Amino acid sequence: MFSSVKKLAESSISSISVVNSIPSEYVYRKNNSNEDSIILGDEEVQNTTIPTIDFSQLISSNSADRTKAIQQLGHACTHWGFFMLINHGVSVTLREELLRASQSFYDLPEEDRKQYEGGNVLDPIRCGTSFNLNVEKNLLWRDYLKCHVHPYFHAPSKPIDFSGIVETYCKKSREVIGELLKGISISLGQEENYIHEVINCESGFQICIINFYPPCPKPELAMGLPPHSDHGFLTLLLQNELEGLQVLHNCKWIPIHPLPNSLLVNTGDHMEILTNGKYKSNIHRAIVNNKGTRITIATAHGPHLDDTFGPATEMISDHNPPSYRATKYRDYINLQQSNELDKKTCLDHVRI
Ligand SMILES: O=C(O)CCC(=O)C(=O)O
Repeated sequence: MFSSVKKLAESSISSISVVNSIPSEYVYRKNNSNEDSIILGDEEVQNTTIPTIDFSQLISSNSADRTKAIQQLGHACTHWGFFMLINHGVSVTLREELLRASQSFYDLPEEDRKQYEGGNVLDPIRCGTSFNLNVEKNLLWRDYLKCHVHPYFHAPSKPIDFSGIVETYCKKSREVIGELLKGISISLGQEENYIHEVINCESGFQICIINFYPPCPKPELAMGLPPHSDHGFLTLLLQNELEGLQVLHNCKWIPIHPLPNSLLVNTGDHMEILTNGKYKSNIHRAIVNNKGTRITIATAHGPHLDDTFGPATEMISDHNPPSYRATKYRDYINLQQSNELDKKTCLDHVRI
């Protein structure tokens, strides 16, 4: 077996026998083809508008602009659990540096990446291929690097400028998330620092995941990441110019066409738990292509790893009792990462 799908893709370019096929263990979609039957056709997609939030309006001193953006945010969280964020303040330079540094990490000699392979699902720096080789029946067309970046920052020391660029981006992404959480608090009818206080935002856990999806000779058979929800409150996704993200909306897969320089945001399981089901986590997946390497950088933001977390007091009442059991965040992530990635099965474990 190949230690990375990057290596497999590179070998398939030079090997006539595999140029038009993929190894059987990567055939994911043959067994799950019914999932594709609900994808939207092109015309339908054009009529399905993904919510777009203008970050500059969300932080505007003009209260009418801010109120409108907060309403849009509440609508996106209620009906989609997903939105595109524009005018977010992450510079084009930082974005390009991050994408370049990510590519350079995957271009390192194998021995430089090897030290981060294997190990425990909660190791502070971990790289590998697929999702969890110990339990998967089908392999995913995806390599990954996962770094815990808050409250303590960890990143590989090579390539030389990698760590600094990742740290700068992660800090910026926490600022963006901080403002989104203020808007979400208000959309829930609370004051703006409500979620910050409930989740103890300053000590919150942040993980940065750099996904690498090389070109695949048979993209219709393979899968980058299968349908899943994320474990935290919110995930921010920055991607290069190649598309592949699809979100499940009203039982249909919607392909996402991000505007240049936009960020994508989705609600995670802990947002659903915190709000006692009002803002549900979004199911999404990543498909692959045969045109070029798709790189995505996801930063997921959650409570402190050792915090035990259930629905917030203000989100429950006699008529609306808790729908989820309180769980330690570390245990929740462990459960999700130790099993096959599969829709919302992890959340199902804590549902009452
Ligand atoms: O790469 C993508 O488009 C999605 C990434 C993702 O869902 C994840 O990292 O959990």
